[in-house]
Amino acid sequence: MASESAPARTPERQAFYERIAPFHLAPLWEKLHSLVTAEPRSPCVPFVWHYRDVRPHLMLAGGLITAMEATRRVLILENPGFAGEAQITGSLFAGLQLILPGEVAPAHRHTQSALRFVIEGSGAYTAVDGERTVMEPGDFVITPSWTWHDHGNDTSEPMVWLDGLDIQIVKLLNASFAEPGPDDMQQISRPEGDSYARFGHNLLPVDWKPEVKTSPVFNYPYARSREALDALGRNGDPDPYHGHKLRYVNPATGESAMPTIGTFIQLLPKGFSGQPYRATDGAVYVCVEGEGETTVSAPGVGATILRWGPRDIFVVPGWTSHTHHADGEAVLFSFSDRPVQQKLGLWREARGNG
Ligand code: GTQ
Repeated sequence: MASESAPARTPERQAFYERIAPFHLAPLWEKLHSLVTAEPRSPCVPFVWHYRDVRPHLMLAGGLITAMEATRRVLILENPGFAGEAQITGSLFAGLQLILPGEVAPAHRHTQSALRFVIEGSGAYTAVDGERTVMEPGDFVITPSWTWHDHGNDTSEPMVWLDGLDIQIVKLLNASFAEPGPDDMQQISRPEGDSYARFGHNLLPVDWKPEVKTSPVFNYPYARSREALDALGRNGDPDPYHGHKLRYVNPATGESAMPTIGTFIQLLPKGFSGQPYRATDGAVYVCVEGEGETTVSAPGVGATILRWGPRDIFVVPGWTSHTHHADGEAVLFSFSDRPVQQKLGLWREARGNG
């Protein structure tokens, strides 16, 4: 068993470390305990952003810069444990994007994959590779890696959605490419709803073969997810840890809808009090409906209670034991790096206080 702390730093050893430093050499035994930890350790802390507190700042940003000048007018949700680092967990980026009536966020593409989860407003669109989708609250919309995308708002109300991107994963792998589009708004080549018709009904075009790892469905409408949850809630008992929880899938493969980000939606029945659960993927949650609280316990830190209501966003760090409680019936959307961990054989979960 590896030691939890470094061996003593004697004057003789210290002199040796100084002697080898100019040769770009360093002793592993000084660092081993912090590099290969007995359990996951992260600066990520549990935190909740209440939408009522964030919204005024977002609207001020709306008066400060246009979507065109900003390219993307987004307020980053920065985990307090990662101050200045544009991350909500160790591997993921999250931000709130505002598009005002009449605005366009110009076309670009990048290797980072993005998800949108609509928080406020109704009827603005995002266009992905020549097809527009109009977005409604609770819709989960995907911008796959390296696809052209622009956003626009032809309605008379502001539109706000949560962005989730795999920025940190792509950065770790040094695989970031990005370019602006030839035009601010891309040419529309397919009618709205085309992808959904082809891929969104448990049917696939007969000779179609997937060419990329991301789901060909790029809008998973809330109305459909809610219908499924509603039936599950009527038809049986909830899981003691998760309530009624579903994962969004790529219909062509059964894998996660996005290759790097797992997305989930769960119904917590009225009065639900879950049992403690933890998994190695830290997750970002959005409350879609209802009110409740999530209690997160970390060894040595104690319990943090995150109170949430509609449109609030909160983060549960990886490998922290947590329980969900709903006052009335509640719906939570969440996303994490689970598919990456699973593909690498790293993902673990523990139920109860284990
Ligand atoms: O909408 O393309 O929040 O490129 C961060 C980077 C959104 C986007 C973000 C982006 C986008």
